[in-house]
Amino acid sequence: MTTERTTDVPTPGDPSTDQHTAGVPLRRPAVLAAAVGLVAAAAFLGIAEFGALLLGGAGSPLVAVGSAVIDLAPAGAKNLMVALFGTGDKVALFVLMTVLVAAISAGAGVLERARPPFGALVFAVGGVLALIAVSTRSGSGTFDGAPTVFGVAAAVITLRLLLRRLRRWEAAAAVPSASPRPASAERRAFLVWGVATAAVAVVVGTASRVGSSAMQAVAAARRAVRLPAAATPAPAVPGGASLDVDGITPYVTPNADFYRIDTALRVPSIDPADWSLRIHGAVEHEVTLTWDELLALPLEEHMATLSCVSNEVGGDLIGNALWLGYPIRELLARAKPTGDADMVLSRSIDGFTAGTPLDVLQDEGTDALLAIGMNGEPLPTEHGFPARMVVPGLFGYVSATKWVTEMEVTRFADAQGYWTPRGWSERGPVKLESRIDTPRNGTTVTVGEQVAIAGVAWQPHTGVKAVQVRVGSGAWQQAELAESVSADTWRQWVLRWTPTAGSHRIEVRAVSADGEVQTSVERPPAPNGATGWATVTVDAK
Ligand SMILES: Nc1nc2c(c(=O)[nH]1)N[C@H]1C(S)=C(S)[C@@H](COP(=O)(O)O)O[C@H]1N2
Ligand SMILES: [Mo]
Repeated sequence: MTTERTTDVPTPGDPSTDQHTAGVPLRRPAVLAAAVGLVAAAAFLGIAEFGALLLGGAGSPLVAVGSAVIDLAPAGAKNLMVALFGTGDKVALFVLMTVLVAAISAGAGVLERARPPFGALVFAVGGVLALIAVSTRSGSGTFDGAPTVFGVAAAVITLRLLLRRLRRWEAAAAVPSASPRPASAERRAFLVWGVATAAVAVVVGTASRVGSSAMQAVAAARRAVRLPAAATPAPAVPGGASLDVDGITPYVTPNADFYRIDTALRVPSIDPADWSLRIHGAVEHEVTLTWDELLALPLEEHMATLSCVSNEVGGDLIGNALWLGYPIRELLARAKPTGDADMVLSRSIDGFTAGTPLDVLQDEGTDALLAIGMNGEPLPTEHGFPARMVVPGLFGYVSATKWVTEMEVTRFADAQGYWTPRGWSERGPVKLESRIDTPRNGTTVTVGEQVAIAGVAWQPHTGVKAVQVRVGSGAWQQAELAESVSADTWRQWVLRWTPTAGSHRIEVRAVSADGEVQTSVERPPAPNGATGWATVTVDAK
């Protein structure tokens, strides 16, 4: 005997039918639309805070609006807040603002469901107000509005996508036969998307806010630093160190133009008050140096050219700056390396390491510094604030550890710097190189009109004594050299040339103070620095 089943008598729990839920209309769509408004607000804050983090902690609409409200609030309201909440007034303000923003966002969700696009418009108006707050904060930069703009975009997209899901669920619940998917599937899709979006927004936003606060705190700590004057100042740079040529690299690289290379996704935030350097390993005495102790030492200033092993021939991963710091040699003398130690493995707070020959760091004639100043300012955060190493004559990857907190005296046989197991040489002395800054490759010059062929040449710690230029298959000609400031820094050079019609290939090579002539052999940067002659081709018409 068989029982006939009819579709109008569904069996409870039978997955093949969905009428049980489908027939019932979705009960409180407005409440869900309000929740969508809240998720959109979370997306706004999450994306905006992430953007602010990418800007180094600047441009947060949350911070800007909060501070603007504090600044604009009438004295009476402020006094009332303090009277009511005491020292908790900021927390109270934050809670009040949160409730207000949440209420408006929920309302925007409801409005967008009923009358699109007015809910989205509410977010846009909120964004404009936040933009005004951001741009009127003191010290606001050109791009500080970007986090707010991206935040509004994220909010509007979230609002529209989630409401579309909600509408589908509503439709499937109201008229099941008209919907391609059962209401339960639409409901699940809506909830999964809503919860996932909210979760991502909250996690990204919170992590970004924490990161931005740390960056801002360090920026403030950096502004508060007063560098002591050097006990041993560097001699003034002679005027003759700079040639008067348009387009040549300046002798001193401004901090803002100094190349930056590191493995840090986010610039480490170190408050100098929390910083210390520990020298340990194969030493008789472990040494720990705090920020205040470092500042109290007789500091020295040295001009030095720093370059990256990854620099291609003709590349710009090189810069020259005035560094203020304390000789690492003196710190090592306190620690007294023992036995057969031959390397110092310096470590950054973010785990980066560099292996530097111990004898170079101990050498009387090499001004290896634990640096805290760069061109008269505290180190910029991206260049290692509060302290980094600078060792003339060695590529950065084996010597110039930024955000340095540790120096372990060890042996090349026992330890490796970060880049060595990744295919780069254990040791990285800078190679003799030269570069043509002007004229630029592929440009056109005028026949019969004098052209300055000019650039820089370097072999830090050895020095450059000549630069030679060759045009086409002509003879090598001696370039005019700028005055040498020290063997540790690059030298500008220029050759004045009057072109004839046609295409000309210009090559440059340097001669070191040791008499070495820069090799023409072309090698790539890996494993220990590119070689070859820099070349430009120009057309004379
Ligand atoms: N902590 C840390 N320090 C570092 C690095 C790094 O990745 N992390 N890179 C090194 C490399 S490869 C170079 S070339 C120099 C670059 O210094 P700059 O960014 O100040 O020019 O820093 C060195 N110090
Ligand atoms: Mo580098």
